Amino acid sequence: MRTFPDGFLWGTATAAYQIEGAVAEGGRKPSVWDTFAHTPGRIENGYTGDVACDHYHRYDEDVELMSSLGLGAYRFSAGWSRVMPDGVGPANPAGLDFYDRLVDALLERGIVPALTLNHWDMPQALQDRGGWPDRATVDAFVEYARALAGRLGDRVRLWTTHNEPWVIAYNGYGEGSMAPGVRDWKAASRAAHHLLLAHGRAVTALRALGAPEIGYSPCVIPHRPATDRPEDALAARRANELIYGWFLDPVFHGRYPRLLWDRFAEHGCLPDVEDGDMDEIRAPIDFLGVNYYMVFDTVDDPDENGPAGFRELLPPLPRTDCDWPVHPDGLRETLVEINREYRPKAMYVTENGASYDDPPRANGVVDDPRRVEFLRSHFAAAHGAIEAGVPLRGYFVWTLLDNFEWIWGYNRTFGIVHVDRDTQRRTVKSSARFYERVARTNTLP
Ligand code: IFM
Repeated sequence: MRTFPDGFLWGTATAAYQIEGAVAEGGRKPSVWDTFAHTPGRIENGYTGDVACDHYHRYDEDVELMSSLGLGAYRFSAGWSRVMPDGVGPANPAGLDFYDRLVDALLERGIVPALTLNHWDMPQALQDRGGWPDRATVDAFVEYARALAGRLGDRVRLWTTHNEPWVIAYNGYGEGSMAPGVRDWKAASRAAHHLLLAHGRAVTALRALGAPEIGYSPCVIPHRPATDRPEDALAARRANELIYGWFLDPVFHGRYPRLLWDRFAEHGCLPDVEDGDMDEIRAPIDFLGVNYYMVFDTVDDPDENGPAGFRELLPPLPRTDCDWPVHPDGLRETLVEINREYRPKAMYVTENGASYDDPPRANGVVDDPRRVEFLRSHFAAAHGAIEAGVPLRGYFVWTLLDNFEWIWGYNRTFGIVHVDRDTQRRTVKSSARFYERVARTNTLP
């Protein structure tokens, strides 16, 4: 039996475009993900987030569900294009009202609200003006942060600026597999720099508006050298710098990691860093969120991953339905390593979970033993990290509901609650029952 520290937060994480639906209601206008999902060939089966889990209309039922599971916190993202439909200009009152109602519903049930500002859904209007590669987007983001903090700063405890910014910068602007689907590594590195600058400035703005705890959630995917060859060791270092060093070194150390900086320079892909940028990016934060799912083996390959030049190989480990290698101890190692390198004041696992397809049985029961084992082993790893001195304060399982899983549409299911796509009926899976026991007792049986 492993007991977690008093006050440890157990919750789930979601994202606006993945669950809300109601894409044309309440003054919301398209985000880059609406555009991308409606572009033929981008998403499996042509799925979109138009309806998703209809959470916009069913948020109260969903909050009640969390409460019935004994969950103490909920990490959600605000839809940027719901709050700022035109990217700039006055905030949309109906958009703010929705998050106001959601936050109050959480507080009424004693659930701590944790709000993420940017879970990838930039207003299309901003992309039309240049998107993240354009420095003006930084100001638009800060304006959006201010609008939300002005309304909810007194009630939302945890504020996160960006979720997994590398996905936006590299998948969105570098290799083009995610919205907005641009293929240009110079644009990608500019996007990354502006994401970082927007983070730093938003931290300062949120702080001035009294937001209680402010943080940031990059994704950490440890890349290990696949062989003893020195070039593969270097490739693994570049991969780690690309995915998380690039997004953590500036925030905590005020500089970019050297190896990748040199590679970007060789390829003519350096961002334009202006005087004072690195100081702004380094604005102190209260917590670091880590999203952890998997590890990869790595070999040197100049033709893959742009200037970073590496290729991922699957290690000999069990895999989820996304083909992601399952390595629970990697979570412990990651938390320990990130804590050693960056010394954040507090840490949360802001996402961790697995896609396994376990449809309802004839009697309606949804039994997902592989997810139960996945969660159990990762919770144990998190406990190991706490024992090793990591200041871990909470854990957000990805995710509450089977949702719109980006390029896979509804073909991958990460939820601890099954959602019937025709009826929107929610059915608690056995993993949710397992999670309920952990959350209610604060121990891992
Ligand atoms: O669904 C995503 C989430 O939006 C960001 N992190 C990874 C999850 C699983 O793919």
